Amino acid sequence: MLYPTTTPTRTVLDLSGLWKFMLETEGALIDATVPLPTTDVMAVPASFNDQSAQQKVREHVGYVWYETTFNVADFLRNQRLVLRFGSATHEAWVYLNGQEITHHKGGFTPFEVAINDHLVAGENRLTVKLSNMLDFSSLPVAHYDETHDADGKLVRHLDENFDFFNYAGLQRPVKIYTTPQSYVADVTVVPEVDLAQHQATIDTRVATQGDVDRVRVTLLDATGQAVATGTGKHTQLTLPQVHLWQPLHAYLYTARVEALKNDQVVDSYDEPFGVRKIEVTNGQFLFNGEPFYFKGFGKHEDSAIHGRGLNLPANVLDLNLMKKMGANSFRTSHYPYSDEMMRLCDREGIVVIDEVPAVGLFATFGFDLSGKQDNTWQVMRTAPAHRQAIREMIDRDKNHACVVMWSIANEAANFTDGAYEYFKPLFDLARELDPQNRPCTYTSIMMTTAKTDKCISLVDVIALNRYYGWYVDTGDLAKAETATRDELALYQQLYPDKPIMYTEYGTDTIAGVHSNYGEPFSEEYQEDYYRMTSKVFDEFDNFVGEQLWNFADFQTKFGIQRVQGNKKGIFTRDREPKMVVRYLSDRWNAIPNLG
Ligand code: BDP
Repeated sequence: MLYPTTTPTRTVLDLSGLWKFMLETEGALIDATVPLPTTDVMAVPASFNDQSAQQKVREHVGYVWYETTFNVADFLRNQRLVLRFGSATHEAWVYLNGQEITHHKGGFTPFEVAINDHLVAGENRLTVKLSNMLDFSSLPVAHYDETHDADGKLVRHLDENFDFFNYAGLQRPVKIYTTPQSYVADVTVVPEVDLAQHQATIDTRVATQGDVDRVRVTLLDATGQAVATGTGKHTQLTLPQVHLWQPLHAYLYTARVEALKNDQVVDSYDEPFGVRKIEVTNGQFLFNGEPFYFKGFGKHEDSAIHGRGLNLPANVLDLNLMKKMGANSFRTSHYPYSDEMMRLCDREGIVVIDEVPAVGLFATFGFDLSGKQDNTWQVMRTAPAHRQAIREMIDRDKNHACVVMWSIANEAANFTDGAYEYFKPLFDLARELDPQNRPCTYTSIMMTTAKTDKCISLVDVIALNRYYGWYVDTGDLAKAETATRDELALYQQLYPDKPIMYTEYGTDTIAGVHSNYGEPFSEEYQEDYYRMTSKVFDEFDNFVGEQLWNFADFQTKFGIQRVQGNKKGIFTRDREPKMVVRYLSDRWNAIPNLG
């Protein structure tokens, strides 16, 4: 799916701004054929939860409604007009002038619908009904049930199987974009690099719709100079003396794709791309032929007031803080991030592990290290949603240079019977869909060990989420060090050809809490913990990266282990550094990205 941009043949209308908003309460069903009966407003894009100052809105489980009105200039009405939602969390029914025009489930990927046939002259009314409900058939996964209060009123309960606040709403931009009636529908760019010759072949496949008799592809360098051109829906163009996209040294080319009819350009679209080669071999993660070391974070799309809503200044600051620290990467834990963040990472040379919202694939949520089997794979009904999420993520992100690996799940019950049978078709699907054949992984929870994990054969890189010194051996860094070392040694011994990385490790740390005794929750403990883990990591040859948990403190559901959220950030929620940032900056700035 193409990101909407303005080109010589296209334009974009942004519907961001203030929309009407209301909760749907039981017994007061809302009729989309008349204007929404409210004067309350919500800013879009943003989560609705933290904008209302009302507990019943913030914690609402069920349906909410949004509405806006817009006009389309007369001179655009002969164009194909497409309404595109960057996301709608988690399920949306979209009405234009009272008529349902599309429905989408899955809260973290875009969807779109052509609207020409539904437009009226003058003002148009766009209404969206959203559900923030989740269950054992959705991603993410939550326990859902219904009860009735004393008056017989339905009460919905959602108990998230995951550790982040269930923010919802129109969290990403809503846009209308135009294309001509004959248009470029999709572009797939696959760079094949010959590192020895410093050249690349750029394989471009273009899908078109309508009356198009030829496709022209022109490759532009970063200064906008044309460096290669060819025609055909499938072209292979050579870039001699290619500029590689390297970690923290991005170089972006543009594939200018033109659909032609009788030698006239009918549609034109610019797709940015980077040229780089990713290989996993002999226990190494190779980036352009050199061993790459991941330094960085698990993150969240999470900031004050916006909730999970697009916050461009926060995105820019986050990447700048990463670069300042010598970090080079993050994982989109635990869902695909906005188009805007992915495009920014392409520009900034930040390396991304792209994760589907497959979090909470556990019959029970919580830490039980006894390793006993549970019935997760008998009770989960997530496979269709999981396939759809993989499809939509790869469809959206396939051309991004920043994406170097797909994460097919975070912390599933991979040690219980049925896990392999569940995951095997999903890994096959991801590998079949990705035109760039990127490596695939999942992040493994502590209950899954080197000996009990039933799915390791599926992954290219072993990605571990580990909390020795926090949930296990709490406060005892000597024991945690031994456990960390012993486990990595076992993985390396059993899987000598697979690179291993940590995709989560950390300690809750309340900014400003200090301790002469290095106690848990203090900034001293967090620093001591990271010094300990670093020491152990450096002992292992197959160890290809450290992505700590978490970049910043973030909001979660209530819980006795959560003080206004998860405090494992090395930055506070408003991006002030905790003490450990200096230590990690020194460490990471001294570790080369490559080599
Ligand atoms: C892991 C999860 C992550 C949590 C983290 C924690 O992957 O979402 O926030 O632990 O407990 O289990 O801090």
